[in-house]
This record gives sequence, C-alpha cells and structure tokens, in this order.
Amino acid sequence: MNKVVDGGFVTYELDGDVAVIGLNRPQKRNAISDAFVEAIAEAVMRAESEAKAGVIFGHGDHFCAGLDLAEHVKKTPFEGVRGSRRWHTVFAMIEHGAIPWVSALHGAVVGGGLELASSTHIRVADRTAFFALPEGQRGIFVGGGGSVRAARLMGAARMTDMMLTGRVASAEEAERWNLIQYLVEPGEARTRAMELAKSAASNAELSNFAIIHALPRIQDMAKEDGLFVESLMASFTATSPEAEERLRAFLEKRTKRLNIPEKD
Ligand code: 1HE
Repeated sequence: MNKVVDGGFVTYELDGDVAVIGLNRPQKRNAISDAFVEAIAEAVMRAESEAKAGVIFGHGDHFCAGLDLAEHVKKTPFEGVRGSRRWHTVFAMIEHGAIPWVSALHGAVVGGGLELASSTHIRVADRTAFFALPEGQRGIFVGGGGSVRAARLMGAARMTDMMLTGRVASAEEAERWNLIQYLVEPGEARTRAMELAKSAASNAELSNFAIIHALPRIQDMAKEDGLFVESLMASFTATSPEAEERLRAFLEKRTKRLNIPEKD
C-alpha cells in the first residue's frame, strides 16, 4: 500500500488498484468548507490518473456533517450559488468520472454528506450510520445535488418528509429506502467497501465506464432511446480487445465463475 498522504482536509492512499480518500476534519465532524471541496476534487483527479476504483470514508466518529455552516453564514447570494455549482461539478466528477466509487458510511451522513455519498456508485453503511437532511431546520436548501441524486435513490416523498420534519433515518431504514446497498456491523464499512471496490477494479475498464455513464443516463431517457443506447454500449464494449480476451478466458475455463454467496 502506498504511504497515506495527508493533504489537510483529506488523506489519500493507493491500495493496489483502489484509491482511498479519507475525509479528514473530524474535529468539525468532516463538515465541508470551500477548501475541503477543492481537496476532494484534487484527490478524485489523482485517483482517476492512477486507480481503477475508489473508496471514500470519514475519519473520526462520522462520515460527514455536510456543509460547513460557519463558513456559509457569511456568504452573499452570488457566492452561495457559485459554491453550490462547484459542489455540483466536483460531485459530478465522482458520479460521471473515469472510475467507480464506493462510499463507506458510519455515524452522521447528513446534508452535504448524504449528497456526497449519493454521488458515489455503491454505498456501504455500518449500523452506527444515520441519515438526515436538516436543511429546512437551518433555513437553507440542499445545494450539493441532493434534490436530484438523493431523491432518485429514496424517492421524492421520503426526501420531502426528511426535509420537512427533520426525520433522521437509521441505517436499517436507509437500506429499506434504497439509500444504501450494503448494511454491515459497526466498524466494518470500510473493509466491505474495499472488497467491493477491488471487485469493481478487476472488471474491464470499458464495462465500468459504460455502467457508470450509460446506465444512469438511460434511466432519464424514453424507453426506445434507452434501448437504442443500450445496443450501442453493448456493441462498443463487446467488440473491444479486452472483451474478446475475457470471453475466451471464460470459454477456456481460465477464469472464476460467479461470486455465489456461501450458505450458512
Ligand atoms: C460543524 C458542523 C457543520 C459540526 N458545519 N461546523 N449539517 C448539519 O446541520 C449537521 C450539524 N451537525 C450536527 O448535527 C452534529 O455536529 C452531529 C450530529 C453531526 C455530530 O454531533 P456531535 O455532538 O458529535 O458534535 P458537535 O458537538 O455538534 O460538533 C463538533 C464540532 O463540529 C462543533 O464545533 P466546536 O468548535 O464547537 O467544537 C460543531 O460546531 C462543528 N460542526 N457540524 C460547521 N455542518 C451544499 S448544501 C448542503 C447543505 C447542508 O449540508 S445542511 C446540513 C448541515
């Protein structure tokens, strides 16, 4: 494993093909300031240049308490909208970049923290995780893509409830609501996220690219358009040299079959 680089707001390390970004402002519960957003952007760009998948986790007792409210309180309306647009750009680098990302969640996954997690492709939470969108209580609105990404994961009705009433969802509720895909025991989120990221990193890069770029876009298309784009992506990936080699490896029994879970 590469040495952990502590860039102030984030730590960065490379574990094989997987880049690991740690949100590193635990004394402020990993609240995200403007400089913190830039540190995330820098780490994501570095990961894209040297890794095949990435993991994002939080140092300390929480994943992330969202927007840095102390910094936000002093902003003009124009600075506010520019700040929100910058969050959109940086989180889009995660969602529609070159590699898949897995978030490992524990403790507070709140406001902008939930928006960050929603921009990753797979969310793993341990049972200490709790999810909230207290923007209504703070007199603000989501600004890091939550109205698009988090609402699509859990549905607008649940998100409206969370924002209007301050409802805090448990990790178990988050799993039922489709906010997370994996629920693990306390302290195990990062280990499971690493396993999943390593698994994704072993796929053909072109397939991963198609999965993270085409699949979400197809959800926004009319049925016939979606099917047409699917055919293009299917042909584009299947005719690549890597696909040919991987298909041959399967037929010649040189590769593992499915990861079928073992029964207890
Ligand atoms: C913060 C922040 C923050 C903590 N900005 N400083 N997010 C929220 O409304 C969540 C606000 N935070 C909390 O509700 C709690 O801090 C937690 C439940 C996450 C954790 O509680 P706890 O008891 O462990 O910590 P604490 O004592 O509340 O906080 C420790 C310190 O972190 C304290 O500073 P200190 O100088 O008094 O030690 C807090 O002020 C500081 N801190 N959270 C600034 N968020 C792009 S739009 C997105 C919109 C949003 O994200 S809105 C949701 C904002």
